[in-house]
Amino acid sequence: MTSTAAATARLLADAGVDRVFGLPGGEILVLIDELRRAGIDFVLMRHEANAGLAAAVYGKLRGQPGVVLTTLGPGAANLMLPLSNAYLDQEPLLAISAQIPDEYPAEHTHQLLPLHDVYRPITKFVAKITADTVHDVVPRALAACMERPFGASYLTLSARAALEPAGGGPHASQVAGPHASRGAGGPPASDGDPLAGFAGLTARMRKMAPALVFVQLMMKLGNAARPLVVIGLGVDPRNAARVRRWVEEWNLPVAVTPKVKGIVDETAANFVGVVGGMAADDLMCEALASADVLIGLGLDPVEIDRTWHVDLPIDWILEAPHVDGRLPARVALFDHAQMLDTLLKQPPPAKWKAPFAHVQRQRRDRLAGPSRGAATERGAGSPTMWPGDIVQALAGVLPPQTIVTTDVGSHKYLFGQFWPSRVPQTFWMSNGLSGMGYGLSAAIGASLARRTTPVLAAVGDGGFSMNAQELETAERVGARFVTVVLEDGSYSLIKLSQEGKKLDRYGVDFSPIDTVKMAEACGVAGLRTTDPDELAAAARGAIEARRNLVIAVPVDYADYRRIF
Ligand SMILES: Cc1ncc(C[n+]2csc(CCOP(=O)(O)OP(=O)(O)O)c2C)c(N)n1
Repeated sequence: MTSTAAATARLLADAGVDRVFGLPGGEILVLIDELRRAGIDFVLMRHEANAGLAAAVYGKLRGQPGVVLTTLGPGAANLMLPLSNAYLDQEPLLAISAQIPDEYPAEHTHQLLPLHDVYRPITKFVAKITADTVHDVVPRALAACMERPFGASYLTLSARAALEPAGGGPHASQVAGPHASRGAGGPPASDGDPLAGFAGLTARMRKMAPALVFVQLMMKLGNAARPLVVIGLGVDPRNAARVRRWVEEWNLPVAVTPKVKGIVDETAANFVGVVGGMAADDLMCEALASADVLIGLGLDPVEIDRTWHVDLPIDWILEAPHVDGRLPARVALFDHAQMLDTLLKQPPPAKWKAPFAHVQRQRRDRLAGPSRGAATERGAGSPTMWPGDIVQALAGVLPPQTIVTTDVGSHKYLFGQFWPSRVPQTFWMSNGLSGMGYGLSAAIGASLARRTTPVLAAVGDGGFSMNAQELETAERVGARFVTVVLEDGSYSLIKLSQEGKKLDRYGVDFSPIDTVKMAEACGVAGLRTTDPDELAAAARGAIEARRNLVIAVPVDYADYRRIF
């Protein structure tokens, strides 16, 4: 007899899931045990939110859904952050929680939450795993995560159902369907018709693309003096090589959003910068406004904290609707691989000679600071390090394939704009949601997914204090990375915003918690430095030795003003 829990575990294993992240409660223990029997590793973490964030990164890097497991009630409630993040940042995540059995009397309210109702608006598929539905809902939940745009599925399994003998086959009628209002998550495009399956596509749009769009695109680019291609998270990483060839061979000016950093080489001459509310956003907005043709390749406004995407005439080239299911005006919706292959057969329709050179120059100057050589100027004895020197020191010694994760705050703006990403899928941040707590969790997921790849987490001291305890997890489960904590004793991004609003300073500063001691308390070595050379040497040493290290770097929050 195969129990429903055992069938669930088998279905996950057969789908290639080899690790599940989570935190147990009594009601989910049977499933965890069945996962173990099925050869799936349970990565025990210190908070369900962190487990979900780590799982999503792990999954996306492996090209499949990450899986997070929680108990019912409070454990399930802690999934709001990672499920929201998976929704807005297009990360594939299957969450499974325990739930009170249906058979319990209606008067039983202890730990009972309407979990399906809570998570339905931000997931693509919600269902109850029962003996009758298990063979249907588990594969469908996994598949929904991987349909474009990627996102989350949510399943519940009661402790009683877990033990029941699993039924033989699918019973689709008992399954709660995908949330209707998303408008996304249709079947992927078929081979014959690249537009098949896109929800909400009008007949006119279907006729227009792709031939007309292709001709229009060539004509527009041929007549443009200042074209700018803006690439966003709607581009499938599997198309990275094509995208890169296109912008490189045509020498097209290109910008990216943070979620696709690395899809093009950011050290190349045609790279203009990062759009979407990072440092130097004024410069990037200037570049966008002065472009005479703006192509939004997979661009999704979920990453943009302003409204220029509404005001500027963007030619959107998308494979799927935006995260909210909407399609912008002037959209061409078709297969990026096909389009890029066709474009690559053509010679460039014009030659563009670095039309954004002044923006690129000013962007570089922002990183260097008002007087270059902040490191030498300040010296090793300085109480703080110039934030730009942190990026430059680390980028100078870490290999291009290094995976960088950031948390949320001023340091995210800094690394998001200036970390010179060179390899696809090597930069991870929460940007659609912008949820603190992401950086360390993402580093754990990334390191477990790519065991030999160097990983660097850049976090603020506020975010670090939200989940530093996961350093113990990292040490225990074999995740290896360097964490750089930018210490300024405040929620500095919010402090800057408070100053910008001319409000009194209030509710943004905290007393320091010793970062090095926190690391050491979790079994991880730590050091503090304001010397860029020492920072670089320590990071490189830890990466080469494959050991965890936390490096605290004091910064002056006021320096960010000069960079932003
Ligand atoms: C979970 C969560 N809570 C609050 C915020 C609002 N918020 C955005 S940035 C920020 C400050 C982060 O401070 P820190 O981690 O020290 O980074 P810094 O800005 O100093 O670089 C806050 C509170 C958020 N984005 N996410």
